[in-house]
Amino acid sequence: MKRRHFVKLSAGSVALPMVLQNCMFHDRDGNAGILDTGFDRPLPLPEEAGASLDLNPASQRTSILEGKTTSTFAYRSNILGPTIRAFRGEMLIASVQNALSEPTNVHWHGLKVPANMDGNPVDIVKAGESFQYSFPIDQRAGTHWYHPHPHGATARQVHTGLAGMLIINDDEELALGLPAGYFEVPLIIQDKRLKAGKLVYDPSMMETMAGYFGQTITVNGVVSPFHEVQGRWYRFRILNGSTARVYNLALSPNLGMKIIGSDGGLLGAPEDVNEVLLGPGERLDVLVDFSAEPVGSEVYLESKKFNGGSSQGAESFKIMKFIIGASSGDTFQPPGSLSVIDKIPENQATKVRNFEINRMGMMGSGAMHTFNGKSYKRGRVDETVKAGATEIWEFDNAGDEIHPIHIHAVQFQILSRTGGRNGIIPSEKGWKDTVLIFPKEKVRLIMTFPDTPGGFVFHCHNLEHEDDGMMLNFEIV
Ligand SMILES: [Cu+2]
Repeated sequence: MKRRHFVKLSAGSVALPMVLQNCMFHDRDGNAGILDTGFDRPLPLPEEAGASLDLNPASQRTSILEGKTTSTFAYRSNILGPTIRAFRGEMLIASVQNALSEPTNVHWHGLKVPANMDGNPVDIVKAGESFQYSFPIDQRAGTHWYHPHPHGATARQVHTGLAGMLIINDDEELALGLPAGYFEVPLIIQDKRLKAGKLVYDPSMMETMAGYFGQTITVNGVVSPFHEVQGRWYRFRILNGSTARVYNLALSPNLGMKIIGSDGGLLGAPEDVNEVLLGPGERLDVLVDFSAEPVGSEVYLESKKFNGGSSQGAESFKIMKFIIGASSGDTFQPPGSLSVIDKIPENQATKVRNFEINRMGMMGSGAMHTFNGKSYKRGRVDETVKAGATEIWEFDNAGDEIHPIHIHAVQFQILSRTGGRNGIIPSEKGWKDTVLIFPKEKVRLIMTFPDTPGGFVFHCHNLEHEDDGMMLNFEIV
């Protein structure tokens, strides 16, 4: 039986004119707040694929909401793509046959790959054409993902279903004996906008400014699923594959989690948290202990309210449900240390670059989303970086929106965050490729660029902002 109710926005929680609030938070059916569909569908687990595989982006049909079917895009199956699992040292060989009626490509988010394999917006696979991505996997274990990157269409293609997880394993991680197999669960969290059960992607100008928020939260392509777990430790690899929505993840009631990894792989040591922010494009690797929960009880993965500027964090809502089964007699104990994160010394940096994230311009007065006043232009080189150089990049957000900034080709370390939340959160203590920059925050990143020349992009991973031009080119020379 289907149950649906509306979680109302708390009055006065957002300091915006009511007209603007209505534009941002009501979908075209007039729904405000997140739809709760009863948590009565089982969590689907994407099929797994090895390092050599076929991906065929194509139009499909599936049921996101029970009893309704909708058009989707998928790399395989009906929505999303397989979870690719590769071991460090393997070649990743992905043959992409574009069966869509529009151009697409594949960006390997988090992976260090040659420029011509990175899914740059200029490297497009046209409708009906094919391309073979091929590159060695030469980086530490981590949770990554892949998605399209055709400029102006990225958000719609991701929202319509093109995304998948990509896991790199290595000897260091294997030696930790972390929960695996049935006890290692990928969770791809995405908000979707549905109208009469059909996916719609039609952002208004207001939604291009703030982000396109869906009122239906899916995990692995299904609305508010449930998952039966045993009373033991689990490992969850969590990806925020939403176009704009930031989640403040928590387990209720009263169950914390141990963060063991983020974008670029394992942290130095586990970090105990009760809640953690996860922005679009970011990943989390967490351990959760269900062993103290009564058999038959329910635990919810939720997003809690947070202070997220003018358009995010105003409501709390449930994402999925775990139903606790019998204890399995598991003897796993989380390791006290996980890896070694060698800090890049600041004095190794040979250049500091500053990027001002501009306040959105008034409508009709030019670009709304820019770095240093510039928006994306195909073929223009905006920054030139010496091969192998270590640099500090500073992003200063004077505006009212959250921007998750993603830099291709590198994993970086976060040196500092000043203003706003003033500090680095536990999940940011390791290697990162995407960083949340809240209103009034300035974040300093340090990174060492690849030794090989080539053109890459960096951009906001609020995909509405990105498609609106919040992306620049950098050339490694
Ligand atoms: Cu942005």
